[in-house]
Amino acid sequence: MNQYWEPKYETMSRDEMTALQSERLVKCVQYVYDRVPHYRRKMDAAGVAPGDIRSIEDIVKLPFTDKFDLAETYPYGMFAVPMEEVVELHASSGTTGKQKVVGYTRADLELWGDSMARTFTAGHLQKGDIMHVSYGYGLFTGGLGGHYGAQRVGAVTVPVGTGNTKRQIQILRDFGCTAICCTPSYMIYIAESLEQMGVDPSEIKLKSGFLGAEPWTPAMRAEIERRLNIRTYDIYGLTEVIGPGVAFECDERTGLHVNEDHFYPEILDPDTLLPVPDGVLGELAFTCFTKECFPLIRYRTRDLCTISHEPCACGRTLARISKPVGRSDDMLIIRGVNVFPSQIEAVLLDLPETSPYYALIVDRVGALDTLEIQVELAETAPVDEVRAMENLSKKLRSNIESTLGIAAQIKLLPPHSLPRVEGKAKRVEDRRNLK
Ligand code: DLL
Repeated sequence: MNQYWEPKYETMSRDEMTALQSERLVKCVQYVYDRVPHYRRKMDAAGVAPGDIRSIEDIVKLPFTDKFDLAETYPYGMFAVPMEEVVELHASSGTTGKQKVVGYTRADLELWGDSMARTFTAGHLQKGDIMHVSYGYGLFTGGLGGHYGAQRVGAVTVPVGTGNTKRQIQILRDFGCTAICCTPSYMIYIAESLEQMGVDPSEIKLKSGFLGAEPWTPAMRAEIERRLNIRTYDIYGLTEVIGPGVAFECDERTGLHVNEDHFYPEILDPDTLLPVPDGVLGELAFTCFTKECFPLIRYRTRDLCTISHEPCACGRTLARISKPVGRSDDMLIIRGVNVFPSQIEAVLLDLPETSPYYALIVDRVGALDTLEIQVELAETAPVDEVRAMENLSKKLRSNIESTLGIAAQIKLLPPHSLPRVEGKAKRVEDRRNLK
């Protein structure tokens, strides 16, 4: 049975949604123009006045915002309310060297809780469930975002945070946790640790996992679901927009529903920054209409995905974005070819002999880019059979070449040789000096 947290918004007709978005955009533009000097300056420079924005279609007249605006106004310059109204801060590290600092009023925290409650309700979390929150608590939004959402739904919330995997497993088992939220890479590590500790997955009551904060492939999902016997839901978000709770998956698994009554998505051609049609890959930008402290206008996420506005079989009409394939700034360009780590992951997980632990080392020898893929062997791989290992390397090399169109060196590593992470996985080391 389908359940919704806020059916009015999750299932409203496209016409109603457009009308709501138009009304909210008009209000929001006036709000930021009056309260945030940085937005006022940018709009003045672009020759756009709040009165020019009459409906959601006019959004294309507004200038974009990006991480450089946040760096320029660091730490509080984009806040639209006085500090007396701010009740919480979060931050994430950016590539500009300065943290991206965001603030929440009490109403913003309510909105966050509801956005996460929609996410969890789509994955059937309810009263009586016990939610093990294993995202980091702190400035990272994962821990508290999961926490507020689980409490909103009325589930028992276990604020575990990261670290000490053995203890985490003991908690999972002894507390009878029925749901978990963490990164997909940590989930697979938990599965591996369960096996090492000799705990049978049947001793654990977990039914569902709400996994996100980093790209993960369908193959990784299949591996997690098989090893832990749980159902997983992909959850997407970013600090600047609110944290987790921006978009979530339902049982249909045909994309992630965007909470577009609050966070308006646009998909843009990364070169022209003009909107692309539904189904075409582009860069995702968000406008946050309803946040009091940290409203956002056309913020460029750098995440790449497609969008669909077709209603979903689950009954939700909220637009769906595809699983983000990666970020334009994480994309590797190797010998002129665009490569996303997730494409390599898909190839590696296609073979039973390799594990989901891998590292990509990109270097430059003379004028030539090189790619080395280090991958751990699965426990069951015939490590001692030289011929079998040679064949495996060959097969991987050829699969990578036919998928990516570039050659790579393959280095097979013994099980458990790469470092494990509790948060987001770091799999790429680019040794080229491209600056
Ligand atoms: O990762 C918020 C979050 C916490 C989302 C817990 C989901 C669960 P940031 O640290 O600001 O915020 O990183 C945001 O992570 O722009 C994407 O590139 C990536 N990302 C987040 N969720 C997904 C996902 C949190 N489900 C950046 N799939 C985003 C792919 C994701 N990438």
